[in-house]
Amino acid sequence: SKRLKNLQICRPFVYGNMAVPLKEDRSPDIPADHTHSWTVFLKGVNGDDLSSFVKRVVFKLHETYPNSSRSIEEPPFEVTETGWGEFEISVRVYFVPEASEKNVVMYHHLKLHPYGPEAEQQKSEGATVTSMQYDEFVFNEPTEALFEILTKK
Ligand code: SLL
Repeated sequence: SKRLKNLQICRPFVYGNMAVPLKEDRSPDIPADHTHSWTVFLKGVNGDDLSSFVKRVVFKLHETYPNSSRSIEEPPFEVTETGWGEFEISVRVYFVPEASEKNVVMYHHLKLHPYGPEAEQQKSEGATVTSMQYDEFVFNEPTEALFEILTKK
């Protein structure tokens, strides 16, 4: 559809991961060398639902994972796994066809271990580690269809 000149619409989001150390009562299905459970995610801010304009999110994990490219087609856009190591995850976002927007990619370094000044204490408490970043989708001269999707209540 037609594009709206001189207009820009932004939508904020956060992406990143949470991780917790596996406990003694771990499931027997989890490989013995795995130390953490983690979730990598992309979501709206303040509970905003991104799925009106996000069609799918592809999380590309380390090749040590089976089917390392994980395509999530509906919210929550997230992948939960267990493992032992930190690595970079690419987070590729595809928009609905009405948007006529190219996909965008962000890179997130999966964090498993506490870091910073509180690290030692957090480690001893088995605390949840969170590493996330705020960003925003910027749509320049959006299609009319995307504009309607983003502005309807
Ligand atoms: C490292 N360069 O050496 C990184 C690689 C890979 C982590 C980390 C595999 C889990 C599985 C897993 O945790 N890979 O499928 O067994 O730290």
